Amino acid sequence: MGLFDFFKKKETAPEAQEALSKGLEKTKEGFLSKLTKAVAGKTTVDDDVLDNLEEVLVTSDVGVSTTLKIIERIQQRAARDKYLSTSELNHLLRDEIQLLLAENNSNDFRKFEYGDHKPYVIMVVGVNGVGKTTTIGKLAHKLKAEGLKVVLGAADTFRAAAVEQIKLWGQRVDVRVVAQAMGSDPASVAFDTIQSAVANGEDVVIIDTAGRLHNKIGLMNELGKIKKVMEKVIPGAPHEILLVLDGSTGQNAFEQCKQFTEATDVNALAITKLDGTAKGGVVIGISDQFKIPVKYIGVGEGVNDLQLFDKKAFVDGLFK
Ligand SMILES: Nc1nc2c(ncn2[C@@H]2O[C@H](COP(=O)(O)OP(=O)(O)O)[C@@H](O)[C@H]2O)c(=O)[nH]1
Ligand SMILES: [Mg+2]
Repeated sequence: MGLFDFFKKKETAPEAQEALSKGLEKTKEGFLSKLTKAVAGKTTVDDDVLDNLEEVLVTSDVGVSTTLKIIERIQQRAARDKYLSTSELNHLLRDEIQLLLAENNSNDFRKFEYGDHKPYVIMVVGVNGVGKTTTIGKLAHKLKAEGLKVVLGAADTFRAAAVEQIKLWGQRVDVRVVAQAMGSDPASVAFDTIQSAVANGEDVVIIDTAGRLHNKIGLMNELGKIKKVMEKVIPGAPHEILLVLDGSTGQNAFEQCKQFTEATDVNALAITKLDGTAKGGVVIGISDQFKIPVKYIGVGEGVNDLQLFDKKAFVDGLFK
């Protein structure tokens, strides 16, 4: 079975939906209680309600420009229907957010075309501490469970602990890890990993990287160099440049997304740590502003706490 089939056949199972609502609990509580306050004492959606709603969205880390877009849509509905009741607002808001995500996240993960890449190469980028290595471990576990042969490359050679950490994940989920000594050239680790994956007939290569955001030029050069050696082994690789963002950092995640998308060709996002935060609204704002599909969300530290992002399930989870 190829990657394509794997992602195509997945639907959000009831257990996954439950894990998702649990992971989103804090965001949901914050959001719904603010929403309740926003309409308290009001029966119809008037300008006051819209003002309050704007504040709810901004303080839920949806981001200003996305908030304005949503408010504008609700405003249009309210203008058409003067007596739009506040009790309908929840549904309306849910529908509008879902529509917005659908427009922006048109590459729904389950329908994403992978072609026949073997191995399929994923380069994982993002600043230190956002959850790259953990996401890699969880993803490897998921792919392996589907019968795919996965190999990890420890190209975060900056800290000894980083190399050890990915090796540990390799043991934990029982996948091969290619590593060199701390301080060695990340590009050389990437090269070794991909070359051995080709030799071994492995299906997916996932390369960890260091999250040093010293400056944009430095970052560009570093990631550019790793990318170049990948391409040398497999033209067209990396097929996926996955940017990992820590959802609990709210507006910082927007800033990091901006910097990394300027430095390299990010074509997929993973947003982590949604379980411990009330800032889950970042998922909505980031997918709207950057037009890069959110593919995964992290809702915990455990091996099963990674989910394929399902827009509908996500938004439903916020309103349930
Ligand atoms: N609660 C929670 N913690 C996470 C999640 N993803 C990663 N972490 C934790 O965040 C910390 C940093 O993760 P790590 O993978 O080392 O980040 P890296 O530096 O980007 O590789 C670790 O303690 C992880 O257990 C998540 O989805 N939820
Ligand atoms: Mg790491």
